[in-house]
Amino acid sequence: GHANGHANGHANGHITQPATDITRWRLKDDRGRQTWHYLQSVEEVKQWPLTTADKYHLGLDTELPDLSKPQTPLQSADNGLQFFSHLQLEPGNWGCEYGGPMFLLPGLIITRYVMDMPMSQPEQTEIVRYLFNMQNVGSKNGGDGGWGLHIEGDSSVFGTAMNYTTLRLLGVPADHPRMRQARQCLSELGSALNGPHWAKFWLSVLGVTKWDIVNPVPPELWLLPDWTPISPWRWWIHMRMVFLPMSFVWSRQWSYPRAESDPLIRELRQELFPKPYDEIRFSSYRNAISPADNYHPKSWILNLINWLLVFVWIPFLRYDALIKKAEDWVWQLVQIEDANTDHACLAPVNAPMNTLVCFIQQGPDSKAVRKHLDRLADYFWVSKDGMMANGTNGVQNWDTAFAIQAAVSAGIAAKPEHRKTLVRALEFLEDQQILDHPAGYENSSIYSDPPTQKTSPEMGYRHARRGAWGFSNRTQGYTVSDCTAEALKSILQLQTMPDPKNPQKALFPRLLDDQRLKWAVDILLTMQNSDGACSSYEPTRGSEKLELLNAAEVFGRIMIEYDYPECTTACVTTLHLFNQHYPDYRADEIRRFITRAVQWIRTNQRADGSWYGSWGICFTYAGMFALESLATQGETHENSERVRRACRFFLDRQNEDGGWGESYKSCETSVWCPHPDGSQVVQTAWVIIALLEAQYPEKEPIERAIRLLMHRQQPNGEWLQEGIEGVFNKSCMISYPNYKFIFPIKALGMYGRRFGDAQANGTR
Ligand code: LAN
Repeated sequence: GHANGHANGHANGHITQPATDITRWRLKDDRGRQTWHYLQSVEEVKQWPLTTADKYHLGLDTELPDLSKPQTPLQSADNGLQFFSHLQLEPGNWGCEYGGPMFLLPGLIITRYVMDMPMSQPEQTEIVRYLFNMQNVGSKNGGDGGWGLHIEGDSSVFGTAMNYTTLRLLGVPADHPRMRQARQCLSELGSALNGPHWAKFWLSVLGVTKWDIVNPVPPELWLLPDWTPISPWRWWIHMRMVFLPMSFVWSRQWSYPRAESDPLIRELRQELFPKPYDEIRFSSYRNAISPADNYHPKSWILNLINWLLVFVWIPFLRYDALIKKAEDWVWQLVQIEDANTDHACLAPVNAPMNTLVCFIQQGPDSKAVRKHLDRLADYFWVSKDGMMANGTNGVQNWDTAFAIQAAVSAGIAAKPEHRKTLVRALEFLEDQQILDHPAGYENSSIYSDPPTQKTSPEMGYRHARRGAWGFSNRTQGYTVSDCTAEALKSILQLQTMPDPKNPQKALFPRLLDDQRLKWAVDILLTMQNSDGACSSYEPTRGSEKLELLNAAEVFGRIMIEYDYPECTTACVTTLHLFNQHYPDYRADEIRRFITRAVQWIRTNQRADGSWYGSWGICFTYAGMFALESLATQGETHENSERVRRACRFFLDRQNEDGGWGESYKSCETSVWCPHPDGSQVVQTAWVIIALLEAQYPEKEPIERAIRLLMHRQQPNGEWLQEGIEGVFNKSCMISYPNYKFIFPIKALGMYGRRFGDAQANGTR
């Protein structure tokens, strides 16, 4: 297809012309399944009007009214929630663009290209616009014409080679001025031959590089017995679920069948390399990688293993029967993943790869490929910048749970004007709890009720899930420790809230009965590691030494589940709350869990008083959680040296304007790095919450921070987007746009409740 007439090649801001008619895009939210649709006719436009949320996300004027100017923090919180309520979607959840990573669209578009199943014309046009908007041009990230690993990152081969290729596949001509700039940048970075493993994989699938350039991804690893220390079931779920389909495709050395005759592929072979394709010995670039991409250099042991695989195993030892056995087992595991997620898959990296495996195995007309194609739509999002790939199929459960908690912590949840919003949010979470077991669990030898940490091959090595919540929706269906905890916490908060007028009566409907709450607790009790901490999707199953086999190069700490203060705290605070309302249910286990978890939080504190955060940026994020954990034990500024040190860490870094701002570089370097743009609303809110949890005694520094939040609030109650908020794998940033509503509302309300709601308007 051709994205005609995209983008002004010299624009240095947002490229909006010519694009699609942006007013024709609609977000559909079907019980938490979010997809974007481009309306074709005036008739359709009439029948399906733009909602306020559509307008907001598309960058159109929401026309929401100015609210009365808040004089106090609580009024400010109230206005914030009022604005945020307008963005609530039909089924009761919140949504948002969840971009940041710049390596997701390429996998999705390459997959569709090699299957000869392009996206619709309006979608292609908007993807082109998005990619041009994220290009590092003008004042953006050095302006060298490339793309980085993520939207705020410096240009890398991964970002530049992959997004350049994607634009070409979407019909952008090579002589477009922006494309010339990109090629220039790529050649300065050392060409596509210097890309990381995943870039080489995708370009080989496309037929632009030869498979010789890809380090081995042997499916045979899946035949290792489960007891070996390197068996893939022990890896972090995202790595093993990417490794799985990737190993199948690698084993087949499958490439786009029409590569040789497709003129576009032949052009790409000219454009991406410094010398003619036929003269390149691809095998000699297997380990080539540009410094801009090499966040986690391959270990000597991985290099040795790759050498043995390439020069001994593959030519002399790898035999057909073994290959077939490995591929068969991998194929079976792919099908288990597809069945458990209704073909949505874990995330937008393994989703297109599983699609490709189904295409290779069953052909273009198979049911599996059709299901996959339909599901891939859940990963796309249209924003003011164009169409992007989200990091997951949405943020539904996570943001909705936090929205409830913000209102509750702010003390405004019982107000009649917020009731409708909160009831709908509660209804949404009720609908999204996972109520079934993973396929194969009930009939497996390790089945038990309540569940344990055990897993088995028949269930695709998954963790128990009945009673859990995932990050996005029930369809995706993966237990996450803190998503389960935060959802359960928010439900408990609402369902146990007494009616202020009649304290015998509950204010909110009781949508989850005791059994379902207990199932959730059962899941939380399986999430603890032997050292007391919690990880993300599963307890840690392997040794940290597995990091020696990290082959992705662009990410750090990806091979196993690690201990996270964020996830640990979510479980601690939720179990603590549950225990207060249900003192009889598994009380000893809960007490033991909490004691050991909080002890881990204590030992995880760094000498300077901080905690390193893995999912938000960075020390400001983790410090908030850690202090919340300690608060459940009554450990505060008054009685704890540890808490005092944590407060000092923050106060030493408060900006002149009263706020806090931390750069994403903190995540990469594990050292505090101030944000180049100064104070950030989200991080300021995080630190306010941290100091309030710590019961920091002085009002003055917190009040200054509160003033900053109020000062930055717009007349209609909203806050504007600032720097990126989230992170994964140390090096890749990801957006959490709703945090700018959730955490200021929570911070303002908590402050008002603690220090009294005196006048503190935003003027300085
Ligand atoms: C997420 C998003 C949510 C996040 C929190 C719940 C915030 C966290 O506390 C636990 C981990 C979790 C669930 C998480 C894990 C990794 C994800 C899924 C992501 C950061 C969103 C995107 C990322 C995923 C790995 C992106 C695909 C990239 C690969 C390298 C496979």
